[in-house]
Amino acid sequence: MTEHTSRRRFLKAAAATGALAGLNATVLAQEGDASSELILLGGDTPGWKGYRLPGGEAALGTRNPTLTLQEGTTYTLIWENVDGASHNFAIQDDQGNNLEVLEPLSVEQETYQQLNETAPDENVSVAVSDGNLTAVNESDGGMAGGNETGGEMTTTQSLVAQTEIINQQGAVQAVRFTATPEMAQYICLVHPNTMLGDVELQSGGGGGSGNNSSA
Ligand SMILES: [Cu+2]
Repeated sequence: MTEHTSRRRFLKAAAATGALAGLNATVLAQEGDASSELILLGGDTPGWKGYRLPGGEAALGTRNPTLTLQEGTTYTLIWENVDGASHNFAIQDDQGNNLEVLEPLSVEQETYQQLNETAPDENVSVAVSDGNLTAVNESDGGMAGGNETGGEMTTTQSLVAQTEIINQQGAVQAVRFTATPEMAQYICLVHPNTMLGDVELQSGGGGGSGNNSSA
């Protein structure tokens, strides 16, 4: 029984960090720092609103904030439809091509709100199980504990170049992606002139894994 439990815990942890998608085991070590890999935006016709930026930085509704990403790091981005207009999300290269890098995740509105209410310096992370994203408040007893969403999980979701359009005020959408050097901007394809922000890539350097063999 113990074996079974710890295996499930491992699978959940692995799912949360993408280890099952072929990343190497050093990624697991980043678990505790997951709050820096969470991005929260608001989708609004005049421009994306930044609420939480990579690195755990708060942004109180800044218009089209620059997303500064570490190459090879996997980010979870969740955004809420602010004004009830039609919006979607894509990441483009500097030629304006939509990059097929987004793994859509299902997420509850409640989860977005819970995360958005978390102070920037609070440790919070997200867990992904079977394509469903949940918030994990680390002061509640840690990663992957006491979460009833167990069971089987799909290993690799297929990646898309743009998300589905959502048009309900308050609806939320989540994607996961790994930062690569060709990423230059993020965009809503319905409002490409206003809902457009820069993506800035920082290459390796910091105490990370060093090599990300994308085998
Ligand atoms: Cu839009």
